Amino acid sequence: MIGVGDMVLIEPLSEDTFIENLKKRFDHSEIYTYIGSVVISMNPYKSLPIYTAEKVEEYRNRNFYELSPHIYALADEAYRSLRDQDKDQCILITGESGAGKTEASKFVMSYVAAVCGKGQEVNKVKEQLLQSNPVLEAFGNAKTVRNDNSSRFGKYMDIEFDFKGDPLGGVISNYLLEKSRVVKQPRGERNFHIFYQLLSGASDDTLKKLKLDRDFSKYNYLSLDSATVNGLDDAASFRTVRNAMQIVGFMEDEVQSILELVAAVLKLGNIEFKPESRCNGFDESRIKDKNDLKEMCELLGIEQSVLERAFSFRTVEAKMEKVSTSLNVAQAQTKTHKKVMGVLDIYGFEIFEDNSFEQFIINYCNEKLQQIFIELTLREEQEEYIREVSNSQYMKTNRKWSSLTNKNGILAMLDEECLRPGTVTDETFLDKLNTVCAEHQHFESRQSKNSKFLTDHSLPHNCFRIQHYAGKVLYRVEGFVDKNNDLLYRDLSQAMYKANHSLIKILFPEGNPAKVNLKRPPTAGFQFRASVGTLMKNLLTKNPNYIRCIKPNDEKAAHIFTDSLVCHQARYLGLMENVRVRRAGYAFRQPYEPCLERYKMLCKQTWPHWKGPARKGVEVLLKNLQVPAEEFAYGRSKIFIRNPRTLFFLEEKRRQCLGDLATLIQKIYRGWK
Ligand code: AD9
Ligand code: MG
Repeated sequence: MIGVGDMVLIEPLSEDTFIENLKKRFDHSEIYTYIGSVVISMNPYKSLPIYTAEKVEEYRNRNFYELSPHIYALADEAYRSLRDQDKDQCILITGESGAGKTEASKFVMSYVAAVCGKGQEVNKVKEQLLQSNPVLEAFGNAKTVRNDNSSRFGKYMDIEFDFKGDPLGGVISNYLLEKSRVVKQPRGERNFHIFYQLLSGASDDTLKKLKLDRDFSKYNYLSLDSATVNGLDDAASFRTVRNAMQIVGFMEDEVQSILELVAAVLKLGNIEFKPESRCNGFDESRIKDKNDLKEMCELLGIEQSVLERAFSFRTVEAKMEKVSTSLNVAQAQTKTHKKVMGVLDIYGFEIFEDNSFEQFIINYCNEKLQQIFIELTLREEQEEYIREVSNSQYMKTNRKWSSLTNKNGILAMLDEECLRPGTVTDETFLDKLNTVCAEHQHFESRQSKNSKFLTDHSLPHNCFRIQHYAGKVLYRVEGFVDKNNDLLYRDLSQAMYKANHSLIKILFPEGNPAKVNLKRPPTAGFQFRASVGTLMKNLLTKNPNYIRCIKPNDEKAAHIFTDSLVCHQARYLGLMENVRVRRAGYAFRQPYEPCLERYKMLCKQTWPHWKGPARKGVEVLLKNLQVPAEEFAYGRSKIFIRNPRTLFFLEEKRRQCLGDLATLIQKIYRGWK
């Protein structure tokens, strides 16, 4: 074992030894390290031969602590608890942008797919689950300065299993796609992958039908300074995505409709407006060159005059409403008792030069998840011990609460402002923030210790700054109100609804004149807050498994380990705190019955049958094996084992015993022959 596989065993424990251990392991391509049952995952930025079918077999049905740390051990543990103990699971993957969350979620999914049931139907479901990834990534991921394949939406997938542990299907929920990227990308970044994939990978014939040119430079929406990305083969990805769409269950005409829509968005970006003075003294916008408009209308089956009228009433920024909505695998619909494994892969915490509403939403989501982690690992761990054994041994953990989430948080204030009658602008929102902040000298008392609204007179006039759990972020307020309102002018939605195109009709239901709804649609922030709230509640009903991803450097490079960067992440992720709580307490815990069942063969008094309470049986067993008394605490329903080494000892004994038993059986068998 390179370094120490479980941080709980590190001696002496300090931040330096913690980072040193991670570094040593990283240098030897040991990217996984445990803190008890939590998996730390370092992004290697290179392919490692550790995800093979042989590895899957190695980890299959093995005890979590038996082998060297691996994400497969966590996936195996979660799957077996789900299958054998009927406990719904969730896999919570956290870390900043580029730390390896999405890759980790795919390794978990492919592991589970490899070990769960077989058979034609089951295999089809598995394929569909796995192939949902390329489709979602094409439409929801993009190159950013932090990550060449950055998720620009949050994803939660519930994989559903039957009582045997065979997959039935999956339900995917998406959280607020960064749709403003369609229109504009920061320098050095790209639009969503699908645009480049389509232009690079589609056949000449397809492009002709879509009225597209292969040349990226023909499209305003495709940034040129980073149109191609090292290591990304857009053309090959297009074939993968096309194939994946088919496997996931899109019919050929549906795929065609989607591609038409993608093409139409590119055309839309090329439509330019010019002001035209009218005799009544007002300016009106006119479309400069109508060819793109004409082609867009042909693609979508819209009468050109209808769309032109809708456009010309007012010049609006074009926004794509929804490209990918939640994908619902049909097999998920079953009446039998379902067990569920949820995999959460959100967009990671990010700080750019220019941070807007989208970063605010992304960072808010990360705060929430961190809150869950603190709540569940640190508090639950303590509470369980207190409930089961005693109060004395655990240290107090520093409970952190996320501020942006509470009722008086900034998103709620933005909503109040957006709904207020009168003139509402980004500046009035910022004024409001600053006023509330000035009124409450300690605004953070309404917020949290964890994230604060920082007042600073040196800030640029259109900005505010938040101290998040993971760092200070300066947000530029421009666009907050507009993006939160997320309104589409009725003329436009009605024009789109008139399209002779099945997909567009579905995407703009509000354009249906028969369903004029005068009620204001909920704001983007409100919907997001509500859906994240529901998600968090859902997660709390499941048994959590954590993967904490760490980015080793800012260069997206293999072999570079930047101590300060790793240390910063370890700090804000609360990893040291996690180790301390774990060490102050007990590394391993298990209810008495399964514990006795597993190890009863190690002691004559408990083998083959123990008559009496399981707790007593475990006591007899441990005494008999002469394990030091300080290694254990007897809880009301569980045994607590302080040190994983004790567990290794028990496992080793058990293996020897099974080996002896096998030899004995062989001898008897030979004797019979
Ligand atoms: V973001 O918040 O969506 O911007 P993620 O999801 O945390 O971010 P991602 O999984 O996309 O990061 O990883 C970034 C890149 O690191 C990948 O595209 C891979 O090139 C690389 N990576 C991450 N994990 C691994 C791994 N286990 N093995 C090899 C990896 N490469
Ligand atoms: Mg990601």
